[in-house]
Amino acid sequence: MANLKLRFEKGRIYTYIGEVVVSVNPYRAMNIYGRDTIEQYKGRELYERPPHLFAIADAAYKAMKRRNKDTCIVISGESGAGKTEASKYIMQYIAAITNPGQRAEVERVKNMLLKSNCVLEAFGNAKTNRNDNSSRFGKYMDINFDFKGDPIGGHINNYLLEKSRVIFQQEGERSFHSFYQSSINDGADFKAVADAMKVIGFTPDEIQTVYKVLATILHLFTGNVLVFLYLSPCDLSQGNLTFGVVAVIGVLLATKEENVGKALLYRTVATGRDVIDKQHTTQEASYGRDALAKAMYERMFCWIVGRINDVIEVKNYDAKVHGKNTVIGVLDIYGFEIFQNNSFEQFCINYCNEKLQQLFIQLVLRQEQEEYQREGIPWKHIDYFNNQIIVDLVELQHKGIFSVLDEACMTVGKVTDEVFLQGLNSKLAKHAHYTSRKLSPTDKSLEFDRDFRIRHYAGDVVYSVVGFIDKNKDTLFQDFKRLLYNSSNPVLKMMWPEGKLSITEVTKRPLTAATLFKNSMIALVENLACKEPYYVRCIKPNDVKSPLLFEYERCRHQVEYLGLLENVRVRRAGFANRQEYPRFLQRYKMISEFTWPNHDLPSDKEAVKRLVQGCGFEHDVAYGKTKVFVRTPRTLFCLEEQRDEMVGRIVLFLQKVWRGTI
Ligand code: AOV
Ligand code: MG
Repeated sequence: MANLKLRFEKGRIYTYIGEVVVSVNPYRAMNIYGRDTIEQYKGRELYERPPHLFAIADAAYKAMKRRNKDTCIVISGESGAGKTEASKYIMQYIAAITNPGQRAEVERVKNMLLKSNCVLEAFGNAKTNRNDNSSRFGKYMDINFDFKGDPIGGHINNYLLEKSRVIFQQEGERSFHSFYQSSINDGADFKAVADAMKVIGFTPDEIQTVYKVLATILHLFTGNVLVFLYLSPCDLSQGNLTFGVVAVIGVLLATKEENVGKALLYRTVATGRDVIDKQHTTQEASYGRDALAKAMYERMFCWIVGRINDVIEVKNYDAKVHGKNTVIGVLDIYGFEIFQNNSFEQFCINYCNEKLQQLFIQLVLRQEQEEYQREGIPWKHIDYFNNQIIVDLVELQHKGIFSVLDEACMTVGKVTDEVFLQGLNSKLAKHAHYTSRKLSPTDKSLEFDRDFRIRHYAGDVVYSVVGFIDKNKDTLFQDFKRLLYNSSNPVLKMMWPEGKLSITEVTKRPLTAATLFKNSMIALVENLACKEPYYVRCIKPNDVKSPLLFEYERCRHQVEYLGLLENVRVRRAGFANRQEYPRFLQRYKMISEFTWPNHDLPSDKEAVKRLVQGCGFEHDVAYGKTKVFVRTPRTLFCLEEQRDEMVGRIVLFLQKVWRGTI
């Protein structure tokens, strides 16, 4: 903690724990991402330069290139800690150090990958009370490389967008940025997004359709006409702005006014052989309208991701000719969050963070353990809090919260959120990380029939069950799907292929939102686990976005729950640095007469032993099968200093030789 604080105050926002970078959000523009800094890190080993994101990006890149390994960079930390910014700098770094040959196709791919961020942020990020540019979706991006180590494509996986934001925002928050990029403040952003979409290859029709969907959603709620400014005049020539909202939506969606009206007010139901139109109650109609707005936005978002994937996916790669195509994955998800009111979305987001914490525990400890084993170095187990118990609480079959929720949703007849809460109370009464008012009646911070509390790895969160059932079922009346499928706008139609089904065609019950999310998280973790991971752990120094404040208690809490103490302990019980013998020799051979300029010992390992003995560092070093392990960084610094001195002397010597003075 003292170290992090001191470094933060000196503007050094990155610190290492072994190969993990801890990053403290500086909340100010830092002059540490430019071309000159990139040059300093390019191709260097981790410890040769001060801690930096670039060093981790380079390490992941080198591992991928030298050893043909798929690697991934997992960025974690709570909301506003700096994950998304970090992911962008990492991508910029990778783009900057690759393609020395300036191949046009590679340049194209790099440009697309970088531009995609801007588009995805416009549609998937929003201002929350924790972060002005908060990611409201999870993002995992694979970057594919060819045998030369140049990026030749990529793929984006997106995870559960917080679409409820389209219809409701907590006080002080906003909907997605895309809805505002037409007003003065967001004007510049709008231009950037429009430009990026063009570069990526969205057609004018596609871009228009996107604005039409946004406009439709605004009309569904507010009658906001600002967005019209960005529609081409011909769309509006059919009428002036006085005609009704439903007619306007009809124009926007390229469908008949009466069809829009009907879909909003009626539902087609099949009763036996008959098909009838059943009028909605007011409640059903407003539920339907909300569901329509959310679904249109989500569909459009997924479609945008799909379009980006179309243009960045690897094409014409023949592994037989070009060798293995390797991957670096970059994960940037929504961070752990606690709001005034926490609902289904926060529950999913926080579960996602539990999963990643679990992965961190497994991989950081496992990797370390395996390495010592492989190299024949003795290893003593270090204890840590294992959050698997919380992961299980959420995802376990039959007993977990998602299962209880799904069960409640399957129940025929009227199910309420309270019924779901009762289910939780009866199944989880004894769970150490779950409680509710019924189970602890004196706890006034929990409301009866509404709240439950989870003790997460990162803190306690009270969730309100209100809306869980609806959000999990995520029903959208078929009528809307047919309405959109039958639009004469081909782009819109494409987003709604299932609208093709007629009312009588049997449709299977779709998987619930919780199950879909759980499955996608399990797949994500499996994918990450089979790659060589690199970690960035982001810390948020204060809640007021101040570049000066290092709130000690706040940071201490994060250091604790991120497991950084255990991380340090593992490193300390282990070794700060390890290098393969030839590599170690190459770097330090000039400091020993036995190894400079070449050694005549039977192996590099013997030569390293001799070098270390000569320097008097034996007590701080262990010899593995292929690597030398150095316990403390101080030893490494000493070696570096001696090396610098010798390199200086050698240069001086060579200069003299050259000038003929020797
Ligand atoms: P997050 O991704 O971790 O939150 P961001 O990456 O969006 O957080 O960072 C939040 C804000 O902190 C940014 O908008 C910047 O103002 C500032 N910031 C972060 N990193 C840096 C940096 N390296 N240099 C300068 N400013 C920075 V969330 O998406 O909410 O979990 O869901
Ligand atoms: Mg983010």
